[in-house]
This record gives sequence, structure tokens and C-alpha cells, in this order.
Amino acid sequence: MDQNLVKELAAYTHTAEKEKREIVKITAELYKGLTIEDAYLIQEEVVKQKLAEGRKIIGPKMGITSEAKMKQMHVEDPIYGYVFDNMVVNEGDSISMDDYIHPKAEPEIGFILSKDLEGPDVTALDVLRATEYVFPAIEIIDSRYENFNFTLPDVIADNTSAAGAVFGTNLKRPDSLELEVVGVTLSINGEIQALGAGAAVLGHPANSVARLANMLSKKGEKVKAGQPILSGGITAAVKLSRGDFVSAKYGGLGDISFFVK
Ligand code: 0L1
Ligand code: MG
Repeated sequence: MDQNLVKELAAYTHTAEKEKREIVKITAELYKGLTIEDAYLIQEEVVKQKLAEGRKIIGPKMGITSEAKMKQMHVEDPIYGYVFDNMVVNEGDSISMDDYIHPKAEPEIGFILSKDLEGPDVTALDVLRATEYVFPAIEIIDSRYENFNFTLPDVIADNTSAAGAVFGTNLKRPDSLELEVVGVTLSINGEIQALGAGAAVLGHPANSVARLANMLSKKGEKVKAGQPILSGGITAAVKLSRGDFVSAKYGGLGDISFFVK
């Protein structure tokens, strides 16, 4: 793909994110033939543009990790993107609707590794052996595309809708829990809106981190020790509105929450 077009399309999604403005998906008109490989080139350029503006990568995130979402999008692989420093929301803090377009929240299980993991043959067992802590998290997704209407390459080029992350501080050793049966409820103003269990994430959230390591190895990168990793949504994402009190309650991992102003 032509490098100028990569830069132009990266600026298209990145500027929309900065200006909190909806855009039409790339594959509608701008570049109908966008492939997954092209889309990751655009994502890499978005990352470069953000780093050049002084942003810092906090950690990677996995997306489209449920069988239901993969089937819906006719894909066999999940996708990855990055959480940046300006996306981190402290547990118990407030976010402002003014900083987003049409945000949604999804509960996830986070991982912190004690050693780097390098693909291509990383397994869930390797991930669990390398995991120092797991923790509860809520990802805030905010597709820059109108009505969350996109194809898989579009969403990859939009850094997988990454917009916010609440990293809980209740760190647990991975062998203290059976992550696939860790249940979670996501409530808005005290009413449960979605629920699920860790197995919704590729059968086991450690499978998702293994897939991340194996996908990153295709471009010579690793999953790095110390970075918080979002392993993927356990439930459907729930739309947020001003005045919401958003809380996620996990079996064995505690509760996390934030407010929407
Ligand atoms: O983290 C995710 O699973 C979201 C990936 C992008 C799909 C979406 O925006 O709904
Ligand atoms: Mg997510």
C-alpha cells in the first residue's frame, strides 16, 4: 500500500479521535479494497503519529475475542490495538461525555506479565506461567465511525475503537482463580446490563494473550513484561450516557466503577 495513503488514512481516523468527531468508514469510499494487512499498516502509522505528539503506549488490547463477535464479523482471528496514556481512567473517577463520541463500556480481565512473551507458538499455559497478576478492568470503546458501522479492516485502522481503560487495583495471582469461570456483571446505576464469564474470551482469557503474542510476532514484536494487557470484552459492550454510574463486579476479583458526567 502506498505510504502516502497510509499516512492520509491514519490522519483520517486519528484526527477524528482528537476532534471527537464521527467519520464515514474508510471502506465506504476512501479505500474500498482495504485489507487487514493494510489496516495494521494504518494502525502502526496512527501509533507513530500519537507517539510524535507525546503520547505513550500503556499496553496492548485485544478485540473481537468472543465467538459471537467473530462470527458476526465473519473472521477467524481477533484483533489488537493499543491503550495510550491519555485513555487511562482511575478507578472511581469520572469521565466526561464531552471527551467521547458515543462511548460504550465492556468488562475485561487484565494481565501483567513478569517476562516478555514472544510468538509464534505461545500457548495459554506459557501465558499463565509468565503472568504475575491478573486484575479487573473496564474498557471504554468509542469507534470513530458513524454508528459503530465498520468492517474489520476499518476498525483495525481505528486502533480497535480504543478510547479508555479503567485498570482495577485488585491484583491477584493467576493460580488463585479459574479465569474461565470468573463471572462478571456490568451494571449501570445499579441495574445489571450485561453479564458473562471469562470463557467468553476465546475459551479462556489466557488464550487471548497467547494469540496477541503470536500475532505480534508476525511483525517481530513481543508482549512486554510489566504492561497492563486487556484480554478482551467478557460481555457485550454497553452504551454510556451522562449521569451513569458504571460498575463491574467480578467473582474473586472485586468491583471497579466510574462515573459519566
Ligand atoms: O475491544 C473490543 O473488542 C472492541 C473492538 C472493536 C469493535 C467495536 O468497536 O465494537
Ligand atoms: Mg475491549
